Amino acid sequence: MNKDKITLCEELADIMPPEYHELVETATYGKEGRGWKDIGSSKELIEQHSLCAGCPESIAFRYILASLPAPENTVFVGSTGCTSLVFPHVAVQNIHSLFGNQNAIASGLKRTLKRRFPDVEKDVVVLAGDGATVDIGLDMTMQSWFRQEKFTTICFDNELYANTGGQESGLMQKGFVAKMAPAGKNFDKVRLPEIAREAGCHYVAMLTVSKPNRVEKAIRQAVMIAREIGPTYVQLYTPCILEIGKQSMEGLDEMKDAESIGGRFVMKEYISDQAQQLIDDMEAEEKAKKKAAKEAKKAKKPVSA
Ligand SMILES: Cc1ncc(C[n+]2csc(CCOP(=O)(O)OP(=O)(O)O)c2C)c(N)n1
Ligand code: SF4
Ligand SMILES: [Mg+2]
Repeated sequence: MNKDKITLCEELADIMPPEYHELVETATYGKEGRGWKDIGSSKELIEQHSLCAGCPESIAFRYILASLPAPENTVFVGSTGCTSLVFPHVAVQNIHSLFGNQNAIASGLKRTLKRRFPDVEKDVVVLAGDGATVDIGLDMTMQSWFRQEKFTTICFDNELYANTGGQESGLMQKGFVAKMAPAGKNFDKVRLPEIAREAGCHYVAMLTVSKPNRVEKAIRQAVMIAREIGPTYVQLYTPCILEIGKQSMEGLDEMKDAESIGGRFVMKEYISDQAQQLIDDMEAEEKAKKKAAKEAKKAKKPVSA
């Protein structure tokens, strides 16, 4: 959604539904310093979703939306799966691609947007499940990395095909028995973060979504590095609570356990030298801005007698 489109037309304001008024009033688009803390007070950051109650994918979606540097100039490319169930509720432009084709669609889209809007930065973000990313779409995913396409790929890693009832995926852990994979997985979880690094991604992060500030930082960095340098990849562990036999309130504990020392999802990051330089520059700029704001505030303060 565009920042301008989210303003109310005065002549029609009285006939617009109250939900729309609230959406406009609480919108964070264009707000300086928007982030995960706006979740809960901003309607645009998904109030409702159609996933199972307590599914970690729902909070992952909210964190991602809140962390985008420019939501009004971002286009998501989704793929079939539980991930795609949330897109109808998302106030960011999005395209639903054929299962597995998401990185090919995103490559064409990013190039086209660059030509169509040469003066505006348009960010493209792929958001797909592990089945779409690692199994059926791996060829397209890797080709986009080899070719240094400038967009971010986010994988919701729930370690199986959840939307179709629980089949084995390349990211499933060895030995796991799913509802539709009764014999158990007989090879190791594919190390996609390592593959992403080898295939040319400038920023790779693997983490759970239990700590919002970590997710926010990883997504921001991934989008900015993709914009300025080249492909980036973020793998988020979003366990399918239905498949691992957890209650709706237990997803968070599952993620906390998985990221604790010795766990399978201890946060991992790879940053290329070029990307590190950009991060350093961004941090320095941010610091200078904060310092200037502090000084301006001080200068305004009346001097006490
Ligand atoms: C071309 C194509 N092949 C297969 C399917 C069937 N299909 C729909 S969702 C899905 C699995 C999705 O798994 P994943 O990408 O891990 O997402 P999740 O549902 O786990 O979030 C499959 C195989 C399809 N819709 N289209
Ligand atoms: S099936 Fe699993 S991944 Fe899909 S919405 Fe339900 S809990 Fe989430
Ligand atoms: Mg999956």
